[in-house]
Amino acid sequence: MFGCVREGAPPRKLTVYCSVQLEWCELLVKTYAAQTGVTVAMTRKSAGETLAQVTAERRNPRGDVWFGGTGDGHVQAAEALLTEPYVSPRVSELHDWARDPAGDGRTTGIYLGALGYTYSSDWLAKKGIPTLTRWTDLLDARLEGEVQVANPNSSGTAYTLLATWVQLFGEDHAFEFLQALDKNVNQYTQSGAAGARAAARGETGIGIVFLHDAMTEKAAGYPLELVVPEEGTGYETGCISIIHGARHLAEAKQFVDWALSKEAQELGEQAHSYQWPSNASARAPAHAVNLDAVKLINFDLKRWGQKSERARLLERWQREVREGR
Ligand code: S7P
Repeated sequence: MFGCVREGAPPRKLTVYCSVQLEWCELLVKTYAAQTGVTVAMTRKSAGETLAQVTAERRNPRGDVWFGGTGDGHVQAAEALLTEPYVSPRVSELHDWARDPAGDGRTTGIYLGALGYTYSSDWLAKKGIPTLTRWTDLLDARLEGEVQVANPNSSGTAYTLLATWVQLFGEDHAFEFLQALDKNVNQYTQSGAAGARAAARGETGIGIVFLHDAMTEKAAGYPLELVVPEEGTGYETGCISIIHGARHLAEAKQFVDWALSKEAQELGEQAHSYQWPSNASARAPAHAVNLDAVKLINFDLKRWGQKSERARLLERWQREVREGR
C-alpha cells in the first residue's frame, strides 16, 4: 500500500500547499495521514497566491507538494524550474489530458473543469430578463453592478477566464469585452469560487466561475442556474507538482502516487467538489457537469501557462481593466 509506520523510525512529515476548496484539502490530508502515519501540514491558498509563495520561497523551499489549482500556475512554475520532474507510476492510469500538461514531466493533471456563469432564477425573474445564454449577454446594461468575478492576479479561475476569452474572441476583442464587462462588475474577488457562493446567497446577481464550483452551491440546495456559454468556453486542467528542493522528497513522491489513485480522487465528491477526475477508473461525481453538452475550446495550456504570455496578459488586464475603472 502507501507506506506503514516503522518501529523506531523518525516521524515522516510532508507539507502540502493546497489550492482546491478547503473542505477537500482537509479531507485529503486527513485521509492520507490516517492511511500512512505521515504527519501532514497543509496551507490552503488560491492558485496565483500559491505560485507567488513558491516563487518567493525558491531559495528556501518550505512546501513539498502543490496539490490542485489551475494548470497555468503549475506550467509557469515548471518553466521557472520551481518544481521537480516526477513521472508517477500511476500516470498510465490517467486520461491523456492529464499525463504531462507542461510537456516536461514536472506536473500531472488531477482533474478537469469548465468555466461558465451562474445566477439565481428568482433574481433573474425580478430583473425582468428572460434568459442568459452567452458571454456577451453579460454586457447587458440592466446588469450594471450585478456581476462578480475574481482578480486574475490572485485567482487561477480568473486567469483561465482571461486566457479563454483571448482564445475565443482574439486578444484585442477580449480586452474590449473585459472593459465593457467591467461596467457590470461589482467586485473582483481574491478567490475564484467566491462568485458562486455570493450568487447563491443573493450577494451578487451573477458569478463567473468554474461550473463545478456553482454546482457545489446548487447541490447544497441553492436555486442556481448554470450557464454554459453558447459561444464556447475554456477549461482548467487542475494539477499536482512536487516543489523543487522539497525537504521531504520521498514522502512527496509517495503523496503524488496516492493523489493520482482512483481511491484518492473519489474523495473530491465526498468533499462536495465536482471536477472530473483524471484517473480513468475513478467514478465521476454524480453532480459533475456533463461536458458532452459543453462546447469546449482547445485550451492551449502550454502557451497560456508560460510566463511571458501570463505576465503580459496580467499586466494588460491591470492597466486596461483594473486601473481604467
Ligand atoms: O474551487 C475549486 C477550484 O475551482 O479552485 C481551484 C482554483 O485554482 C483555486 O481557486 P482560485 O481561482 O481562487 O485560484 C481550481 O483549480 C479548482 O477547480
